[in-house]
Amino acid sequence: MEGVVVKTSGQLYRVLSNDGSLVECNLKGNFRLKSISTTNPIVVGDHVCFEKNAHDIAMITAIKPRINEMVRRASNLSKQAHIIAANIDLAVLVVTTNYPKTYSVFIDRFLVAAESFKIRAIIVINKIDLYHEDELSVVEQWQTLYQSIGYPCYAVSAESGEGISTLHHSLIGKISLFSGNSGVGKSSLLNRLSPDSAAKTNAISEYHNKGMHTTTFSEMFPLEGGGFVIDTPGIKGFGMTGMSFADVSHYFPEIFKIASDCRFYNCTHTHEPGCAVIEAVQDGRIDPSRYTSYLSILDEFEKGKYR
Ligand SMILES: Nc1nc2c(ncn2[C@@H]2O[C@H](COP(=O)(O)OP(=O)(O)OP(=O)(O)O)[C@@H](O)[C@H]2O)c(=O)[nH]1
Ligand SMILES: [Mg+2]
Ligand SMILES: [Zn+2]
Repeated sequence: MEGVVVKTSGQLYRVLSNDGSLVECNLKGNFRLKSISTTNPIVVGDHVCFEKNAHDIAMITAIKPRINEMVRRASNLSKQAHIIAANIDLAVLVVTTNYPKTYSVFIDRFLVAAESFKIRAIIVINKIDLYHEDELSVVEQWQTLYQSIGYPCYAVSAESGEGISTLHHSLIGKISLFSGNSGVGKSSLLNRLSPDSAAKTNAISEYHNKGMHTTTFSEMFPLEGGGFVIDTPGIKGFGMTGMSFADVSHYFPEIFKIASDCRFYNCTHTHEPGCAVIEAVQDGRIDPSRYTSYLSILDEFEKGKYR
């Protein structure tokens, strides 16, 4: 039998079988050995084969090759990769200006990662019902900046419902991964987008002493109108993996475009004479916050974090 993994929790995998039923599966012991460089061998979105053993327990026997996967470093110190999900059409980064505060460099690191895995990305700015005037002007700045680079940017409120139907439309027919800092409202948005299936997760997800529900395992839900949405646990940072120093500028589309005008073909856009990128930052064609993010990622390479 075949199906798609819709939830992983510890050693247990919930699979949506091709016949439409949900099956709790275990994993054959030898599976774990094959991918020691990742913390998790099977992830939400994986297409798998499974069969029942003599004790009527469903066992995953094979994973189909992945079209793509969204990966981050497991932790700052770790060389291990953590695969967030596989076979996704759209990476949705949920942010808020101040509830909690989302830093531009965090947004840019996520976008760089999505570019490196060739996954389209969009930004969803949530909780606009709470925003004061100065925060709304940050929303406008983010929308102008990121849309000009090619990342659609939606301002929404899971609380009031504002902007949700526009967002919903852009997700129909796709498998979308929701990611972002803890508390930005990923699960709340999914409750709005997929009320039938998601509502029950809030009830069973951990209830924190701060009075907050927090997602501890990734889970995929059907989206009304077609497609799937994947809820993931909140992340603090986005440690990049699987790219080289020279790749970084390729994953900033607006920097990459201008870099062909640099005097040296191997320009790092940090100090070189005749650098078209530095010139574009100075005259405002490249946003300084994006350039700062670029430098901060390069800086980590220099410090050897990725070796
Ligand atoms: N005012 C307001 N509050 C919101 C909105 N969306 C979510 N919240 C609140 O923000 C808090 C966190 O929401 P969650 O949906 O649990 O956030 P999350 O991103 O899933 O968090 P993790 O699972 O920890 O990663 C909850 O108290 C929600 O009620 C919104 O649009 N407006
Ligand atoms: Mg959550
Ligand atoms: Zn340059």
